[in-house]
Amino acid sequence: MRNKKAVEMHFMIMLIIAVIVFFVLAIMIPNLLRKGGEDTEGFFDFDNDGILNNLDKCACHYGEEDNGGCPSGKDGYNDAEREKCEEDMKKET
Ligand SMILES: [Ca+2]
Repeated sequence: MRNKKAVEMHFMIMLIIAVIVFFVLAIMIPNLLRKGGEDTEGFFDFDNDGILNNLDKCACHYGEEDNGGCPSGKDGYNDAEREKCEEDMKKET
């Protein structure tokens, strides 16, 4: 009898962990997918510099990881450059 209780207890603990993991994933996955904008473009590397678009300060220009994904001498986009880059990415996808 004691063994059966231990099995039931183990099952309940596993069930609770499974439910918690399910809810954490259900909350996290949509947030991760939204990071790059309204769609999933943040998970791609448009300029193939090894830095995903949502982490790349210069998502349309090949750059160094040390420089946030921007070519040397540049530390990000101004509003016009960012807009042009977003348009370029939309054209490609
Ligand atoms: Ca880049």
